[in-house]
Parts: sequence; structure tokens; C-alpha cells
Amino acid sequence: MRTDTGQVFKLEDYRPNDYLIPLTNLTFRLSPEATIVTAVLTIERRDGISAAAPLVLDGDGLTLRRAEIDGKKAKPADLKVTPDQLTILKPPSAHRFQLLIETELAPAGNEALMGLYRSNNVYCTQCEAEGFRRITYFLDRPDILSVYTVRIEALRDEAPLLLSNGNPVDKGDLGDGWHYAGWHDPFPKPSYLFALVAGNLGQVADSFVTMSGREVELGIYVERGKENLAGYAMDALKRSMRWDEEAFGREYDLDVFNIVAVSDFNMGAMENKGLNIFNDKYVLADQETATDADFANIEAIIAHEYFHNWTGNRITCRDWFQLCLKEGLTVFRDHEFSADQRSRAVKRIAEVRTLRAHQFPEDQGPLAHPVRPRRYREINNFYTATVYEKGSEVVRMIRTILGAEAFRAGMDLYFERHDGEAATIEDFIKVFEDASGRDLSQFALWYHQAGTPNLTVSSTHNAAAQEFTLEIEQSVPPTPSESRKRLMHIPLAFGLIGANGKPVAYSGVEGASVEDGVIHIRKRRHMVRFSGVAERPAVSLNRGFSAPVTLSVEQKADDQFFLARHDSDAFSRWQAFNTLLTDVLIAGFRDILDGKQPVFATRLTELAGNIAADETLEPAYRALALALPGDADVARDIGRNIDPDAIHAAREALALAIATANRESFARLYDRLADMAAFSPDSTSAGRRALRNTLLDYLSLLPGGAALAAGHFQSATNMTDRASALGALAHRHHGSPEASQALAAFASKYASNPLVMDKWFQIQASVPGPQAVDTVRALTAHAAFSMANPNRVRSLIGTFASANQTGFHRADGEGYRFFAQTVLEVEKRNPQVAARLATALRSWRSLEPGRQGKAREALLSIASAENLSADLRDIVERTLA
Ligand code: 0A1
Ligand code: ZN
Repeated sequence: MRTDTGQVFKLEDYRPNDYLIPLTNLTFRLSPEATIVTAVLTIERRDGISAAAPLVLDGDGLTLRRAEIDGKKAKPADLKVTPDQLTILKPPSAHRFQLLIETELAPAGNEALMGLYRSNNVYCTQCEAEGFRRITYFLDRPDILSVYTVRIEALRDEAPLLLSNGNPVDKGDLGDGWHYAGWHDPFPKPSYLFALVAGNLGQVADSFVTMSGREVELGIYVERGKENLAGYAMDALKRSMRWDEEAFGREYDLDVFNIVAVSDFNMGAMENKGLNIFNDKYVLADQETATDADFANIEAIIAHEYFHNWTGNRITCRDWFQLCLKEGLTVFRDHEFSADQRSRAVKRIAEVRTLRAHQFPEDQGPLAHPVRPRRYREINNFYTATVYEKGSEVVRMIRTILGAEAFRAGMDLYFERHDGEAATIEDFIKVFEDASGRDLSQFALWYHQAGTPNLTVSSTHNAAAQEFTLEIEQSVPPTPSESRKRLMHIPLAFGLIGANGKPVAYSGVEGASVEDGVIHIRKRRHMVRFSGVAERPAVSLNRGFSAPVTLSVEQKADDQFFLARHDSDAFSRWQAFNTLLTDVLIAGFRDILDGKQPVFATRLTELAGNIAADETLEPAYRALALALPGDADVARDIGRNIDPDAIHAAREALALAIATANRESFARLYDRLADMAAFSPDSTSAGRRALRNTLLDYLSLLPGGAALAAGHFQSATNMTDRASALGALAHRHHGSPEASQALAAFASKYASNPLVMDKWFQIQASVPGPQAVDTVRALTAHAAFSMANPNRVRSLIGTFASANQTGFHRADGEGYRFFAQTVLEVEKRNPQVAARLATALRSWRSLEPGRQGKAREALLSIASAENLSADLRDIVERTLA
């Protein structure tokens, strides 16, 4: 485990290394306890660098067995060796020389899952961000691009399959049960994209003919016996390959493309060149074991990793400060792909919900950082919602500002100009400026300045002058180490809607530049005057969520109701209803704190019924509209002095009011939506299931609800329905015989399927109430649970801490104490996963004083633990700062 050195890395300190490594030749002789890695590096001194400059290579916990320079054993005086660094004190004076390095690794004991490790007896690697230095000494930084040739030797019985990046070159027998395979990747790449897999896996094979007619062999490798679960992933891969050709003109560039699914993985998946490695959760699926959400995630993540081949691999990042260059852009690309494959409106709503749930609290709390950070202590902690999700929104805004055509021209220029390079955000912005002739310098602040901008908007209508005015003011709240903010360029899409539901025409506009339904906010305050407007219109703001901002709008509830019924922009229509729901939940929260029972207006519960029944709306859209804002969503909007119990009580009351008011129509619709056709994971079928299961959730609150949910559970023919019913039982009828029986039946049916057991852990970890901490603690002893597996830890502990507001924030602090202990226990094995878990406490300052104090104690107890990893120390100290 890398302990903290306290070193802070700064963007302004970037400078190219004195040396380059044009060629990297690696030989692995694999064995669980003692793998030998021989690296033969061709090193070049950069022009103008003195021959006296030492070569300093990165390592992380390495054992050096041998070093040779130009074929001769290096003398001890020529080297300085530590587990974390190898310095060649006096490199040869020639411009180019060869360095051989032999290291010894123990993959079997590697529980941090970085570098070379074993998962289910399969050797695999994870090198992003700085895992390659756990394999060999290297210039382990993304601007060192090298052509890799790899030879893998292993016992044939243990590892019949030997994979690495690029194209296969040779293979053969070595005697004594050993064999080997050689791979060559012609595309120069940074070390973080290196990968190796060796083991005994099942294969699903297919092929793809690219736009220029080249045939690419596709392989997905999974645990033997699970080949039948990889069909959806393969289909998603082929659709991704086609889409990237059509939408961005990007063709695949190697002869083979392989994906390997492993069960121990720190993140979702990894885009290693030609050899993507996936968390098996994002590969394996069938109707029996995967939910519709799982299918959608698989499609999105397969696409994401594939799209990295151009945005990340062919053009990579100069340094880790530029992480959003590949991540924000690739998320944008996978969002567009999913929008094209599914329903654009539904996809957009889901994206915005995710952004608000994960990125907004990050941006509004102690861990806030710009999309392109300027400093870090541990880069692993910057794979964040801000870099990924907000990074994607920034790319989307560029497209909004430029229009689709100029945006595409900018992307074409990006690929043309920077292919084969390690680029920066400045390079990225420049291609759009050059392609469009626009000045994006103010816009670029979106990359450099942290915090969620707020727009305060009010409107007036002057009937006599036929003038409608929007007064818009921007502000960006202070964030850590950025107290003063500069004014941003915010593209605000809008619509003016007349009483008949139709757009209101205006004859002129002044006070801001307005193009194609977008107001360009650039100053602190704009008075945007629309002339020729006879009647006061309703205003639909931030249509399609054109900018990742919060809005403080003086909007009458009548207008909000009107927009929730009539806005022609599907996103904004959803938004209007969601705002109505949030507003009444906040009012209900205050009522509960005042000792009153909240009451909800009939027109609101009626509107919920109308939306449910509106056949002009897609079922998936109706399901999203009817899903109440979560406890955490409401907490975020309240912002301070949070009592999660009061929020939860208000939410329960609203759910019950909606269910009661619509019981008959909901029940009828629930029956009508019963699926008669054979299962299909397509988005239309999934939408029907989503709506039906949302209705089930409401109906389960009413008398007879437990029996209804139990029936739904028993008759389910797919995991979406089964898990929804189990959730309804466990959440709404906690402790009932129906709930207990269903939980037990589920566990006995799926005991041997870890990915399905994750759902069982998740459902129980999210049951609200003070008992949750005991439930979760008890489940850590369950046979299917393991502190060493990131998926298990996230399902049980992660769900408890981030999706169970009343349980985690139990008033006596027991949730926090249990959490702190568990984080430290996870950290012993896997610092990265522990650090990510610990971010669940980032919003501690928005709690009411009692809970705040207890959360702080828990954070301090982590901070004071001995030998804290760099990963966890960084998160905890920034959270407390
Ligand atoms: N680049 C991957 C994410 C990733 C990052 C770090 C990892 O290991 C610590 C693994 C994967 C992606 O964006 O999918
Ligand atoms: Zn990515």
C-alpha cells in the first residue's frame, strides 16, 4: 500500500521528461507468488538534454532482480534503487540506449487490484492511473508513448488463454507444461493502457466489418459456463463500433478487439488498447439475473470503453490534470450513443438525475474541484462525477454554442490534428475555436472554475408596451481555495409558452445575445427584453438542461403546473413536475419539523394520476416522472440543517397521498401493463416494466400492498420485476412475513450467483430506518459477502452510506461509527475502494448540528488511524478541511 508522502502535484509544474521510451518489450513468466517481468526499454534522451541528466523511473513496491544497460550488468554505483524508484545515475552518453529491468511480483497477494493481480485464478492487470509502476520501473506518465511488444509465458493448464494489447503475433510450446504467446501493439501508447490477461476462460467470438471493409475479430472472455451471458454485451459492442463510424467517422484500427470480464475490479471497466477489461457486472446479463438498468449500463459502458479507442487512446492526455479530456468527452459520446439507441428524452432525464445526485453535492461540498483540477495528492481520487459527468456537460455546451455541424467539424479537426498525441484541454478548446471562428475563452472557465453556477431569474410583463422581460443574474458560490469567481458564459436554452401551450413569438430581443432558443449569459446581470409579446407567457428555462446550473426562479405555482402539463420540451416538462414535487417535499419537511402532518394539494396528486395515464407519453418517461425525488435529492435542495428523518417522513406522506388519490387508476394501469410478450431488454419493453414497477411501489403502500408485491415477486419472469417486488416488500413492509419469505427465497435461489446476491445486499442495505445499521453489520458476516470484493463492498456498505439517508445518518451516530470502522477495514486491502466509500460523508456540514458533530467524530477517527493510505488520507483531510 502506498502511504502518504504528502506530496502535492501541480498543473503548473508540468514539464516533459528528459527521456522518452519509444519501444517497450515485456516478457512475463507468470506464477501466482513469483511472476518474473523482464522489461527491455529503448530509451532516448530528448534533444537538448545533457547526457549527465539521471533517468528516474517510477516504481511502487517493486523488487528489482536484475538491471542491464546496453547488455551489460549495471554496476551498483550506477543505480539507486528503492521499491518506489529506480534511478540510473549516469546513463550512457549515446542518444539512445537499452535498459533491461527484471522485477519479481506476487500477483496472488495483490488485493489492491492495481498492477498485476489475480481474480478467480485469472491473471489480469489494471494500470490506470499509476498501476504500471507496480509491474516494472518505468516513466509511468501518460505523455510517454511507447510501442509495446509483449510475450506471456504461463503453465498451459493454468492459463490456456494469453492476451495482451494489439494484434497476436506468435504462440507456441515451451515444454514442461509451459507455453507462450506474443502480442504487438503498433500504436504508441502510455503505460496506463497496458494490459495482460492470462487464465482459463470461456470465449464468445464474433466479427465486425469496418466502414473501410476490414474484418475485425471480436472476443468476449468470461468465466467458463457463463458464455451465454455475454450475448447482450457483444451486441452492444457491434452497435458501438457502427455508431462511432456513423456519428464521428471513427473506424477501429486493430485486427482484434477483446473484452475480458473479471469479478474483482475497482471500477466499471478499463479501455486498455484492444483489450478492455471489465467488471463482470457490466458484461454478464440475461433476463433471469439482470435488471433493465443492468442491460442499459452494460450497453453504455461497453460503448464508453470502446469509444475511448479514439478519445483516450489514439489521442491521450498529456498529464493527469487533463483527465477530463478523455473522460468528459467519452461520457458525452456514450450519452449520445445511448440517446440514439433508446429514447433521447428519457436518457436526458436520467443523466440529469445522476448529475444532480452525484456531481452537484460534490461541487457544493469540500471535495469540489474544477473539471480540470490544478492540484492533486492522489490521482485515483479524481475519477469523479465532476471530471466525468460535468466534463460531459461541458462538451455538450460546446455543441449547443457551436451547433451540431460546427461541433462535428471541431471534432474532425481534433482527430486530425492530435492523433497520436498526448493533448491538453487547451488543444481541445482550440479546435472548436478554429473550426467555428468563435471565441471560447470565457466559456473555458467551465474547465477551470469549480462550483455549480446559480441563475436567479425573475420576469415581468408590460402589457401596454407588449414587452416581456427576463432578469437573469449569475453567481458562482465559493469552493475550496477559490473564494472569488469569475463570470461564466452560460448557454441557457429557453422557451416562451402561451396560454394555448404554443410557443409565443416575439418581434425582437435585446439585453443578451439570443440564438436558436438559447440565451447566452455572459455578464453578472442581464435584462433580456422581448418585444411584441402581447400576453404574459410561461417561461421554460434551461430546456434540455442546456447548462449544469441551479435555478432560483420566481415562478408561480400555476405556471409550474402549466409547464408540467404543456411544455413541449420533454425534459423541461419533467423538470416542472419534479420541481413541484420537490417544493412540496421541502414544505412537508418544514411541517414535520414543526410537528405538523404535511398535506398535499389535490391538483398535485391528480396531476400525478394524469401523467401516469397519459398515453401520449412513453411509459419510461411516465415512470421517471412518477419517481419521487429521493431523500438525498431533497436534502441537497434544502442544503443546510438537514434532518434526514423529517425528509423521509415527508416523502412517505407524499407517496401515500399520491397512491391513495390514484389507487383505482394505478391498479388498472398496473394490470394493463402486465407483460404478455416474451422478454426483450429493448428500451420500450423496459419502459413498460419501469412504469409497472413504479406503480407497484405506490400500490404496495395501500392495504393489500404486501400481498400484491408478494404476488408480483412470485410471478416474476425476469430480474427487473423480481428485484422491484423484493424492494417494495423489503422497504414498504419491512419485517413482514411476506418480506422475510421473499428475501429468504431470493437468497436460496441465487446463493451461488454473486452479482445477483449484490442486489439482495443492496435492497436490504437501503431499507430506511434505525435498524439498518444492525442489518448491514449482520450481513457483513453473510457467506456471500466479502470485504475483498469491491462489488460486494459497494453493494452493502456503499448502498448503506449513500442510498440510505435515515439508516446511515441515524441520530445517535451509530451509522457513522460502523461506517468508519468498515472503511478502515476495507482500506487494509484496497485503499482505492476505501477512499471512494469515504466520500459518502462529504456533505456532513449540511446536517443538523447533532449529526454534524457525530459525523465529524467519525471522520476524525479515520484521520487518526495509523499508516493511512494516500488515497484515504487525501479524501478525509479534504472533507474535514
Ligand atoms: N478509464 C476508465 C476508468 C478507470 C479508472 C481507474 C481504474 O482503476 C483504478 C479503472 C478504470 C473508464 O473511464 O472507464
Ligand atoms: Zn472513461
